[in-house]
Amino acid sequence: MHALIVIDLQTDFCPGGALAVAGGDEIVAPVNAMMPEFDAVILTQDWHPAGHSSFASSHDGKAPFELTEMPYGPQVLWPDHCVIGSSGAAFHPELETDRADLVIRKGFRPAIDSYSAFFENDHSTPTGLEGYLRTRGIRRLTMVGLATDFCVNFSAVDAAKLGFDVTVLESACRGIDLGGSLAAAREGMRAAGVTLT
Ligand code: VGL
Ligand code: ZN
Repeated sequence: MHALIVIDLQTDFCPGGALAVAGGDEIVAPVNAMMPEFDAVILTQDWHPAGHSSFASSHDGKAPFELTEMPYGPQVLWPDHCVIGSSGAAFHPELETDRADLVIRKGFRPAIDSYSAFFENDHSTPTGLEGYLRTRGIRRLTMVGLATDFCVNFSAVDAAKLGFDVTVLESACRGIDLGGSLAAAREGMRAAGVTLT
């Protein structure tokens, strides 16, 4: 069984959104087109309460894209984005969400960010996705979405560490690229055994 995992293809990560990834909207049509090729389609949705600890606006004197120290390690601070129930948190309006078997939300705990579809940024609190995939007999994963160097990267590396056979289809991903993060992400994914195509 082979699942397509579509990471955070949400309005706020597309041009015009609060944390826009360049070209983010370009991948919607190709992602829709590939959905029928898979045994399962799973969408992830970044889903933060207002005042989330990953927002620069929650930290005195901090600007977006600066780093801070969290109990679980360094954390990039972001503009307010994907606030629960907001229009920016919605999926891109053209994404064929009706085809999804599962929507997994992440980042809803106020004190901890969650890039990965599998674990929060403490690398230990699970989202439940691993159990879902295993109980459905899914071993192969193809990942697409936003952003290549953050949520796609963390999801792909965690999935490979958990023993899934993981491919990241780079033509259907777009990155943020903060201070070399895209090159570092590619290297980290390859080192973890992720296939990049
Ligand atoms: C993401 C930054 C903050 C992502 C989510 O989807 O890559 N990046 N929240
Ligand atoms: Zn986020």
